[in-house]
Parts: sequence; structure tokens; C-alpha cells
Amino acid sequence: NIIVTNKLAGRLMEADGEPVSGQQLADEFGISRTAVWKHIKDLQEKGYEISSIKKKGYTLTGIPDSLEAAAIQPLLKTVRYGKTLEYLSSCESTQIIAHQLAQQLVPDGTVVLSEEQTAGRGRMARKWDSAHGKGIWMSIILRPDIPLQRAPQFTLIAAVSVVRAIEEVTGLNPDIKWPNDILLNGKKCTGILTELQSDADGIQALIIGIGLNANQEMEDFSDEVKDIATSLKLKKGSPVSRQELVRSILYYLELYTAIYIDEGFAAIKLMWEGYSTTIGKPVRARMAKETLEGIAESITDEGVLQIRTPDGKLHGIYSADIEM
Ligand code: BT5
Repeated sequence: NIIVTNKLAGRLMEADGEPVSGQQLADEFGISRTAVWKHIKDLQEKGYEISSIKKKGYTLTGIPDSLEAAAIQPLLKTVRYGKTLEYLSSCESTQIIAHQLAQQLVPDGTVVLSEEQTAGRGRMARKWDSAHGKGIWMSIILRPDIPLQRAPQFTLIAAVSVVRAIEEVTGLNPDIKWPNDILLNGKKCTGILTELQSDADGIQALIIGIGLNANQEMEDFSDEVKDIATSLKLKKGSPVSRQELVRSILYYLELYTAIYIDEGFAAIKLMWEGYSTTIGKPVRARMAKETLEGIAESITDEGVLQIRTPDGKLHGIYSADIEM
């Protein structure tokens, strides 16, 4: 029954503000007009704004700010990504759920979204601040047929996809800081975490975690991140649509992944370099065992950062925190 309710919501969303008559909905869904009316009531209780005008029908005038499948899927422009979508109001981490789902043979492009994470994580077991309903806390399960060592490139593919989506939906112009930060005026608005499941046959699943600060106010951030974090709303001065952002991120991620699989990393690398604040700058790279200072010269075709130290040597950095 909830499935019919959701499909009906989708039908009204696709009508794009035009009224759809109760009779037409009844015919399309093979239910009575009274049943249609009950589904409409259910939707209204969930926060969907639907007006009904005699002889014309039902018009959708507002959708709740939720990331549930019914709100995301109808206007999705992808072929596969997001077609299977697990939505939770709260969880420890969408990465954990995605890892579990990945073992159950869910399809390429399966998405996990949660309104809140109680133990959101960054790289190296760091915490990720995930206030309820304010951001996009999303994990995407991909099953690309690529060798293990190419997995880090997906962090860069995801970063370019998120930047394009932010530009498209909000008009803001974020930068990328290698490897996984997206910044607005030097403050972090998005972090990306790429994890994988592999066996002797290679990669079974890539789990791409995206944490995007959408509508936080300053007070929604914990003291630990207040000084280094920002949200799209804070920068733009008005709320942004999380639903449109999710759809746009999935659209670009599917598109750029296809380009990457067909043509290799070169095209993605060009876009990435266009958005990067890191290349050409003096940087300090903190790694687990050492710290290097030098000029960030380029990224390789594998996505490895090349730093030239003052002694003229070129160092390939696979993972680090970059200070500029
Ligand atoms: C990251 O790690 O930037 C990857 C973050 C990935 C989060 C997503 S949310 C969906 C999925 N489920 C998860 O549990 N995780 C993924 P890293 O580069 O290690 O940066 C972590 C650091 O960023 C922290 O140590 C803080 O300093 C800072 N930070 C934490 N929360 C933040 C936030 N909401 N906004 C900006 N900075 C934050």
C-alpha cells in the first residue's frame, strides 16, 4: 500500500504542477477514486502539500524536505544509480549499512541515505558530524570492473561529481582539495570516503561515502569542526534543496563513471584539475609516518599526488592530510 502511495507521489511530481484528476489516477493505478483519495490523505499527513480542485484534480504544490525514496526517485535522471535506495531516519553510519548491503548482492548504484548518523566516520576512524536533517549523509555501492589499485580514482570521480552538482543546484563554485575535501572559501562543505570490499577476484564493491553540509547553521556544527566547516546554506544565504542535490550528484556520478570506464581517467583528471586548489601550491602533506613539504605539482593518472620537495625530488603521495 505504501508502494502505491509513493508511486502516486511520483506521478504528481512528474505532473510538474499540473492537476491530475482523481479518475485518471484511479484508472492508472487500477484502484477506486476513494482509494486514491485515501492515498492523497496519507501523503498530506506526511507533509506533501496537495491541493484538490473540483473537476480538475490533485496538484502537488510542496514536498517535505525528506530524502526518502518517494521524494528522490520520481525525478531521478539516472539509468541505474539510486534506483535501489535504502532510507533511514537514523543510523550509526551509512557506510556500515552499505557494507552489509554490498554483501547481499545488491545492484551497482544502490544508495543508502540517512537523515542523521550517530557515528558518522571520516578517514582513519575520525568522526563525521552529521546533524539530523541538515546534510546529505549518503553511501553509494558501486561494482566497477577495475583493478584494485585504481579504486582511489573514485574519490576524485566522486569529488568532481559533487562539485558539478553543487554548481548546478546552488550556483556556488566550490574547490577540491586533494584527495577528498570540497571547500567553499577554504572551509570544508563536503568530505568523501571511499572504502572497498575485495577478494581474490578483485573488487566486489566500492562504497563511496559522501557527507555534504547542506543546510546547517553555525550552531548545528560541533565545537570540533565549527572553525573548519561550512554549509551550502551558510555560503549562499538561503536554504538549498537536498533532494535536488542528491539527484544531481547521482546523475553526474553515473555519467562520469561511464566516461571513466569507457575512456579512462584522462577526461576526469582534466575536470578535477580545473577544480583543484591544491595543484601548483606549496603544501605540507601529513602522512601516518612522515610529513613532507613541497610544491604539489600534479596528480598522476592513478590519482596519486606528486609533490616536489626543495631537494628537487618528486614524491608520490597516496593518502595524506594536506595543509596549504
Ligand atoms: C572525510 O574524512 O572527509 C570523509 C567524510 C565522509 C562522511 C560520509 S557521510 C556518509 C558516509 N557515512 C559515514 O560514516 N561517512 C561517510 P576526513 O578527510 O578524515 O575528514 C574528517 C575530518 O573532517 C574530521 O576529523 C573533522 O575535522 C572534519 N569534519 C567532521 N565532520 C565535519 C563536517 N560535517 N563538515 C566539515 N568537516 C567535518
